[in-house]
Amino acid sequence: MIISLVSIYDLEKQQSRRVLNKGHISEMFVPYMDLTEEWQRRTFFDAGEYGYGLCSMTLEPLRDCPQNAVFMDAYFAKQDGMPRKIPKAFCIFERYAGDIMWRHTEATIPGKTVREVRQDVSLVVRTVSTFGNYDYVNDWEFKQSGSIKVTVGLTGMVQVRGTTYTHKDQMEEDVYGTLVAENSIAIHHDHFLTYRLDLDVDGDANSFVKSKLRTTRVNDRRSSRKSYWTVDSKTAKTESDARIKLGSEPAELLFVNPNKKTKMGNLIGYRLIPEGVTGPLLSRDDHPQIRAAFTNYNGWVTAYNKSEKWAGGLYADQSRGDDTLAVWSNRNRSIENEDIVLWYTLGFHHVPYQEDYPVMPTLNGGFELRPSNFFESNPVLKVKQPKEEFSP
Ligand SMILES: *[C@@H]1O[C@H](CO)[C@@H](O)[C@H](O)[C@H]1NC(C)=O
Ligand SMILES: *[C@@H]1O[C@H](CO)[C@@H](O)[C@H](O)[C@H]1NC(C)=O
Ligand SMILES: [Cu+2]
Repeated sequence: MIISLVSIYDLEKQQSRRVLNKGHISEMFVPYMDLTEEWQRRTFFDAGEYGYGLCSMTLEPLRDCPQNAVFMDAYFAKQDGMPRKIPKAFCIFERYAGDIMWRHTEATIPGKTVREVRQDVSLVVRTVSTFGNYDYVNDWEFKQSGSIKVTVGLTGMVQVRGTTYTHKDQMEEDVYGTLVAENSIAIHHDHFLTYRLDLDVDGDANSFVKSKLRTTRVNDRRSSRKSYWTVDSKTAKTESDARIKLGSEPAELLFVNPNKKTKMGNLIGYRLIPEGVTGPLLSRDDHPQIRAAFTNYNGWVTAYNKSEKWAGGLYADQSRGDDTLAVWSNRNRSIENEDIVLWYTLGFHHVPYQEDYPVMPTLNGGFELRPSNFFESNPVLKVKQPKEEFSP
């Protein structure tokens, strides 16, 4: 699923404004942690080796997608060049899951209570890709507020290896996983989904600004307080400044148009809100990790290059790691006030549990791209209440 030309209609400016030129999953790396002879090579690149789109499955109305969904077919070039149709590969629907878009009860006015609430109705585009045993539910959700929420749901069957063991107490050596049923070990593994997000925040010249939140001690008598936090913003000049490692320090990850400001003088932007901070645990000199070096960081920002779409390289299945995002980033190109691409890796370490067997209940992860001084004020303030009978 490739989402192109994402724009939002700005009610105040009465125009559509671009946010994302193109967004899609670029690669997915699924290394298993089993050193037995038959398993040690299982370090899959599901996009580069199998094809994320080629593995799209037909969606089932009312089960994969709700009643109000519309469906779209997909066509692929087969290996012999002939077209193949995947019926109902996409579904698109409005979602109202009972959530609140915004609300307030104003109770401080004497003799009067004012209450305003708006329902959070969004637009969802969904595909499901199945790679052998695993199914991935891929959602792009567009909110009226301008937020874009990207989620992936992991379900399907965990890969198991046969064993003579029928109880945990019998095991003496490392079995590389969890005994989930008699004679069945579900193997430890990771899922790393690298998204390529060619942002065009209100135009194609953008910059990446990292705003670190820093604890500041108060040493003078200005306040009775001993500490507070402040924001230190720094614009990344080159690609080497823009490798993002999450979890070590609180930071806002902003993508701004340095040529455009709000009336208040703030740079127009969007920010990345990552949900997880999972990074690789393999050593950097381990050959699967060299080929998957694009997961070495949680995020990267690179200069736009039409040829650089697949984080694992153009020929991922034969790769030795010399054509990955990590190599491109080493070119250290200038990324300030340029057309730039954000690469974000959503990761899961999967220690299997018995509930994952035989078919795993969906486990979700995701991230959000959220307007950040993109609008002059809350863009959904004037959203009307849907009619009473509205219930998608
Ligand atoms: C664009 O990317 C390709 C593949 O990485 C590379 O061969 C080429 O030199 C790049 N062009 C520029 C201008 O960086
Ligand atoms: C990248 O370029 C900047 C600016 O020219 C320089 O300061 C920095 O050391 C370079 N980084 C690497 C890893 O080459
Ligand atoms: Cu898993």
